[in-house]
Amino acid sequence: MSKKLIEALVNLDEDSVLKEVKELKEKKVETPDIIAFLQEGMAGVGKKYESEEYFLSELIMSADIFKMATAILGESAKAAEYARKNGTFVLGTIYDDIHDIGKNIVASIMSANGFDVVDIGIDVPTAKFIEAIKLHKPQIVGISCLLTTAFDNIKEAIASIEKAGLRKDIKILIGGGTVDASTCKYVNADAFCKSAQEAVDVSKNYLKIA
Ligand code: B12
Repeated sequence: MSKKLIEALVNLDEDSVLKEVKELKEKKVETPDIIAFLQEGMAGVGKKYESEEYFLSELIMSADIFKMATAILGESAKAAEYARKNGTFVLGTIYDDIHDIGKNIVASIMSANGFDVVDIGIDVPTAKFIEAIKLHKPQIVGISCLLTTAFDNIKEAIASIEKAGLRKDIKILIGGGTVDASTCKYVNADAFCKSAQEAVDVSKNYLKIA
């Protein structure tokens, strides 16, 4: 166990994380093992966020350090592949809405926590959600929305996903500043999340990942 690496990431000590990763790589520690340490570190960051010791800025910082660390592991695409073992997450901002700051944070944090994230962008029409679900076969679909005027669009998209017979194998999460529990009920989503960390926790819970 590389306690040092895990602790460095939990403490957002970028220099130590990068140094440790380089040393472990030189010692020929297997890439999946190093990624596992990094993911344990991310879980620690998540806990600090939940206990309000850390805030959104720390969460973003941890995802950035995670990305730099996996880049050191050589072919970063290959390293990312090792990291992506928790399932596939298709994510987009609903049509008529172009807000993407929160969506992009969710994409980064989900990716750093081991999800294969397929970001289909902003102003996403229902057909594009359906196409992405058919193509990528995700376990979790995320719909971001910041405009109350676009709630009906989420409702329509979810109803269409269901009509296309694609609902049974996926969980649909919604999020965005204006979204709450009553929106979730209104649009018939499975869950709403107030933060990127909650998206990780709720997804892991659905997929029974410790
Ligand atoms: C920045 C901003 C913009 C920027 C967007 C830039 C960009 N690239 O995204 C610009 C200037 C372009 C913009 C435009 C508009 N905006 Co604007 N905008 C905002 C503002 C100030 C901040 C939003 C933001 O980025 N927050 C920071 C992020 C990190 O937070 P977040 O999005 O909530 O995301 C977190 C969680 O919610 C969650 N999350 C987010 N998405 C998802 C998805 C999933 C699946 C999950 C699980 C979780 C999750 O995780 C994130 C990280 O923790 C808000 C005010 C506010 N209080 O939110 C208004 C706000 C959203 N905008 C508003 C409006 C009205 C508009 C405009 C219609 C204005 C206009 N008249 O043109 C246009 C809309 C254009 C369009 N068609 O979409 C209103 C919406 C009001 C309403 N009730 O609908 C708000 C609330 C401002 C207000 N108080 O009036 N806007």
